Amino acid sequence: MSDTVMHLGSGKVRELYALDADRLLLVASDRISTFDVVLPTEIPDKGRVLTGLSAFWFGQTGALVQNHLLALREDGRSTECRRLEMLPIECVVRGYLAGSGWKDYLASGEVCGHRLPAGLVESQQLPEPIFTPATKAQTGHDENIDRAAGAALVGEERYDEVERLSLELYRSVSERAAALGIILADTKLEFGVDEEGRLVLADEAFTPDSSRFWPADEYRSGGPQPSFDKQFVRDYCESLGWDKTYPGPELPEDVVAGTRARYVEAFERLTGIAFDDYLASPEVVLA
Ligand code: Q0N
Repeated sequence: MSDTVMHLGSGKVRELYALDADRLLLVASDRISTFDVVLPTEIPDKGRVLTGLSAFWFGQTGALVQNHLLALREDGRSTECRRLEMLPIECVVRGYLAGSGWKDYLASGEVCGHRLPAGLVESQQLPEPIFTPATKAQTGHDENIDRAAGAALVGEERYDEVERLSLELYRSVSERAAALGIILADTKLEFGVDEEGRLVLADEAFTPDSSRFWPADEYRSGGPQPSFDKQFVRDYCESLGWDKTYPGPELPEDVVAGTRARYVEAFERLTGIAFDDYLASPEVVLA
């Protein structure tokens, strides 16, 4: 009982603690947010699914870029990671037109300074994936930025490096997901810099909370796509006529069970590993 662990901060669904001068502990809770509101009901094992998936992708992409993972804890929801100097931008890659990318395109024909062909429809695949960084807002929403604004925050050389790496990572993971019948529509990555000035992939990567995963067999461009993981929650919330302000509604048992099953299914389809095997021994995802 001699360890004092400093709580460094909370995201909506995760907590960050300092273990020592060089190491952090990232803990994924079972909280779920929808329409930007954290709901009062948890989804059992959601944090374990996200932690396991992220660790799996760190392992799979280790040849492309170093990552911050040092160890997975036995609880399956805690990642020991290297403490880095984080870059002040979110590195987003979009292969499809959804969310704020679709909104920006409708308003201007561009996303983060990328001029796109006219006549694209919602959820359409882009001619090629684009790097669309955003600022990290402490409160409220991240703001999409163009190359000039991004380079002003991290420097031109660093910007080019994270753009190239982010696109490589997206290509690699989206190809693997596509082979499994899952579209990786877009993804948000965070990078840090180590003592030697090298880029390191950090935070959580290629999870349903940081990416849009769409089942390929249900994909129809021309409108919004059902979410792989949160659709039951969204549909239930919509059925209540809730105004999407705090506090959100409690979820009924069947919505919780259905949503948990979707998270576990995403884990098993993407990793090829039984979720029970992960629970028994989290480091199986790193093999
Ligand atoms: C860090 N964030 C943003 C958890 C997630 N390896 C690292 N080294 C230094 N800092 C960070 C990491 C990582 N990962 C990442 N903040 C600090 C996301 N946080 C917000 C709070 O909850």
